[in-house]
Amino acid sequence: MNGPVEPFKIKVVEPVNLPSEERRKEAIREAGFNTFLLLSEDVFIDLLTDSGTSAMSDNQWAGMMLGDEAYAGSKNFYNLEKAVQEVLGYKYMVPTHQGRGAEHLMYSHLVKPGHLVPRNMYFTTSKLHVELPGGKMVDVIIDEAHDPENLHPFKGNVDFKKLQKYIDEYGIDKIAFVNVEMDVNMAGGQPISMQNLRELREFCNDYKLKIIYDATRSSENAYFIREREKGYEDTPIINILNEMMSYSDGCIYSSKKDCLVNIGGFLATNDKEIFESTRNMVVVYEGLHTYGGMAGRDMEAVARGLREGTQYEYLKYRVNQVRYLGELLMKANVPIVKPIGGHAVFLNALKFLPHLSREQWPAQTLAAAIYEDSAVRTMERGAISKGRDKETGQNVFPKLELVRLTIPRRVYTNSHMEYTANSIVNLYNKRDTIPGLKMIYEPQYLRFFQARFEQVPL
Ligand code: P70
Repeated sequence: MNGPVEPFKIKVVEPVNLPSEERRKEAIREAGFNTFLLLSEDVFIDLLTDSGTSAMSDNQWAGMMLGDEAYAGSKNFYNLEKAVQEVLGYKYMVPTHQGRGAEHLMYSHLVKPGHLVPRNMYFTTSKLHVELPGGKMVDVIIDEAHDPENLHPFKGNVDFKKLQKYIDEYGIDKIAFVNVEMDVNMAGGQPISMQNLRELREFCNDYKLKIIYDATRSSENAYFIREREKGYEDTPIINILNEMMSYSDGCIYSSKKDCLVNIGGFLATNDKEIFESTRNMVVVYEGLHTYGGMAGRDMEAVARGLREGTQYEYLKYRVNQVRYLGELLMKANVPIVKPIGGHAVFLNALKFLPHLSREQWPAQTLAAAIYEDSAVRTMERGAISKGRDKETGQNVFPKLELVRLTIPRRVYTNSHMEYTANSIVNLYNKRDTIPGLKMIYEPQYLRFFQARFEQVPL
């Protein structure tokens, strides 16, 4: 089996080192068995995230030299605004330093105390920015998304019966808006279909409900629509994106993923009221409305990357590199979430480490064990990420207890994928020797970033 051929050549390289076995053992203990707390220089292959870790193109770097660093009215802002208008089809754009800045502005504007926000699964920062103004995020994704083995081609789809149930139970006035994520991260990078988006628009029109997307990985979602949905086989990605967005009232966007940059975000909308209000608040929290926390050069790189990231040949290589890693693992019977997602391969930690209880945090344990074994850095995406129930204060144990092997864009070669797969297969073969963990430090917000753990002897 060969990996997909890269549609680029490499002009700049950054050396990486494989730390010794002794150093790896020491490093993961110093980090309290939390891969977020490892030093980057102790990591050989960094699959922690696809966020802000892309390699920029020569065209993006050239754009960085054209940064207009004026406090107000920077040229690069207008280039970015135009790119958003053309690629996504929204009229108005408010820049922010990254995705959660946009979530903060959008959700604090739309959510009032006691409101519900139905969403196709949840994302950590999104959930928090709904909870901070007094709302609650509820899950309306189809059941198939909670089953790692289910092969549904669009596991990101919304289940209208679940949505209807919340409307009937709480009343339409209690629903702030419907929140729809593209290429659903916590479900394993699973796309939503165009048909589902179209039907959701019709459903929400009946209730005059707003639809706000988390369009962070919308280009990768658009690739899956082209690959899997009838009628889109030959449609340019940019047309697919325009149609997807036309079914929404606005979106938040973390540019750090599909825009192939290291920092940036924005919100975009056709709704003048949302625009005016968030444009006003951006000056309180992020910066003037023509830079929103980004340097001019950063906005230029986002503008160019947003366009570049919609090229079909690039997206095909991108999604297929992720698939290559997933297929190598599947061939060795390592339990992963299927179908293989757009930005990452997700290991099913409950199947990988069946000898551990949920309270021993199997996904956290597995991510730490992978690092210790091979210096590959991955991320827990399970009960530690989910956090405690806001009302009861109890830990919540989601069905999906996963470790994410997230592939940065245009950064690693196929032999890096092979090294990773071989290491994980070796670890799988000695999985019953891996001891679980106990949490010894837990911060209040987004605990997964800073929590610390200790091993519990087998
Ligand atoms: C990741 C990153 C960020 C993200 C996202 C979706 C669907 C919004 C954001 C926020 C970074 C991350 C964030 C929290 C926990 C772990 C990792 N996802 N919506 O690695 O955007 O990071 O720019 O503020 O995936 O998945 P930003």
